[in-house]
Amino acid sequence: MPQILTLALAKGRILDETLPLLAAAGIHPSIDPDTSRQLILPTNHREIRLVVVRSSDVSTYVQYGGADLGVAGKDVLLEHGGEGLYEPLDLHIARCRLMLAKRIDADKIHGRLRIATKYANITRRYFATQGRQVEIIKLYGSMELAPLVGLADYIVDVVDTGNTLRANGLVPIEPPLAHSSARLVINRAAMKMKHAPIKALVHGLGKVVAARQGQPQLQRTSQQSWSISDA
Ligand code: PRT
Ligand code: MG
Repeated sequence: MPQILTLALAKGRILDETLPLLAAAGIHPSIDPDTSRQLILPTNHREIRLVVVRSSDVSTYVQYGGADLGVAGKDVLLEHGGEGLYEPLDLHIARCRLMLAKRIDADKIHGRLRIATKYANITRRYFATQGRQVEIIKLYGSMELAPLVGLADYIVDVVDTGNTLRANGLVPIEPPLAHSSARLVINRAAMKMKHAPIKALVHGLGKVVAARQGQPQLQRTSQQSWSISDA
């Protein structure tokens, strides 16, 4: 009996950028994820299936074994905590920076800063290290709107080109709180129980990523984890 591997992918950017990596590793969904309403997608490999979930749910699925592996942004992993997960491979896709930003015309803010973000934990930790007390206003989207309507002084959000900030009269404040790219994450129990097929998949994807990145080689770092080394 072959062991079935379930790989969780987030709808949107992560799915769009992961499918070409999987294709280069010879893994193709048998159903078009863009048009299908099916949440479990079989692939040309009988033992590999994909599940499509919300970006912030990927680590939860993998942590509790609803999926053996997943692809999640480092921003999401930092925010939700990647407890119980191996993170063996940086896929170097969905790259972005987590930035603090303010209105271009904002006056100097005195006292306690009000910061709107969906990254409440990262933001709290960041300002704690600076010894600064902040009030965090949790939002689930369209953070850029908050400073424009006086809901907050600052936002913390992911930025790629910076076009969205610019279009809304906001400026990023350097340096970034964090850099992010999508990571392959693996359930710890699955790593033991399904070691051989997981190892094969990690190696396959690792080779594809290394080839895209240029010269780095796949390196085995410990008994049960592999990583791409830039050395
Ligand atoms: O939309 P939903 O709430 O379901 O989930 P999500 O927003 O987390 O999903 P998605 O697909 O938007 O993002 C998934 C992951 O992609 C994020 O967790 C990041 O790791 C990564 N990523 C990379 C980005 C961006 N780049 C990015 N630019 N996620 C979001 N954005 C947003 C940005 O906040 C801005 O509003 O896209 C907009 C355009 O960005 P600019 O800077 O190019 O204008
Ligand atoms: Mg989004």
